[in-house]
Amino acid sequence: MMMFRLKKRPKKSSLDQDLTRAFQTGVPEDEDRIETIERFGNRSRHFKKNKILKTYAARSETQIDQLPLGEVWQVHSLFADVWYDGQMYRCTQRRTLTRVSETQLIVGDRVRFEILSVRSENGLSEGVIERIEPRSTVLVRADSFQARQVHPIVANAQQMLIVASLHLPEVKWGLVDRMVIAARSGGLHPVICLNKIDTAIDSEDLQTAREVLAHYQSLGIRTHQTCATNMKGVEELKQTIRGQDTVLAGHSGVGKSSLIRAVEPSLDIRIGSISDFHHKGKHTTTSARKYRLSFGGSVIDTPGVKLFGLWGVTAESLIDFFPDVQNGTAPQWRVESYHRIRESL
Ligand SMILES: Nc1nc2c(ncn2[C@@H]2O[C@H](COP(=O)(O)OP(=O)(O)OP(=O)(O)O)[C@@H](O)[C@H]2O)c(=O)[nH]1
Ligand SMILES: [Mg+2]
Repeated sequence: MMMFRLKKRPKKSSLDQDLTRAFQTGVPEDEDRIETIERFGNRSRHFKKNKILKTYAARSETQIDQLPLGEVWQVHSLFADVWYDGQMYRCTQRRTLTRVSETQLIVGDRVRFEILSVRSENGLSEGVIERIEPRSTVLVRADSFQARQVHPIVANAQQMLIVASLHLPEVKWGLVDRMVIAARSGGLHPVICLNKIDTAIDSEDLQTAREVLAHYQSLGIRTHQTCATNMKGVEELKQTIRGQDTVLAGHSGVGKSSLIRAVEPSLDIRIGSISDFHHKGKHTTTSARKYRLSFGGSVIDTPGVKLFGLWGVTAESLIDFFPDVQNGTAPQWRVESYHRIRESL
């Protein structure tokens, strides 16, 4: 289909038109593309791929290291928003790149990209991504508990803020355990925030939850107790996310947006994620999005992602995430949680 489109395109077009087409097709208009199509014709896929790899290697040796190093803040189907030096760039990916990279571009990826001297229709400067740098952490999405296929969604975040509410909806520690494993298996530090502590039925109710949190702390996990509506514990939470790239996790209604608004009143994640979508490219390939915090760091929201995947965790290796079960110090709920997760692997 691509070849057909290329043969039919007019011989000459202005730079502006070329870029428009690039955004429509998701392919930057340049010699790579033409070379790929014209030279290969109907030759074997294998040969074609090798040739692309060669072209890519030649580029990477000569120029790519010198290019600006930006960070992907949102991935749309046809382009990505890349943050660099205090400015956002609307970038396409070089066609060869999409074939060479093992995985697709995701939020948080650090990329070498070329800045073009044109602006997109919404006023952002444009660019072309040449290379995705190695990832330090990767958070993956799972479509179900038994998901075999991994879908990476966030790269290079340092921590995951797992938000649960004491009641409304009631906390399920087994699900918190699962999110802790998802974070750790992707290389992120889990942080547990128990919100809506104002909904405690009585002091015993709250005490029971505090004992659970104390157990997580004994496992080296930082915990918070908050009430987003009366700001209790919010300042402490702010200190934890300051200067970090934090992925938000937790079920609907637990108060993630409320907490973020409490620490950063000017940021409305729900509204923010909608307001930027009135132009083309509204079909996002992942719904993850990064937001800058005025006091340093960022939060990454992943609306619609119900479950994070347990990357590389097997029934055998699961015990590594349950040292308390292994050494016999785990309370009953942790032992049950371990067995439930094990059965799902
Ligand atoms: N009582 C009480 N209510 C809260 C607290 N935090 C949030 N809420 C309420 O809980 C509801 C859900 O809060 P949100 O912040 O929208 O929850 P969310 O986790 O962002 O939900 P999704 O965006 O659907 O994933 C809202 O009505 C909030 O006002 C709290 O600490 N105490
Ligand atoms: Mg929300």
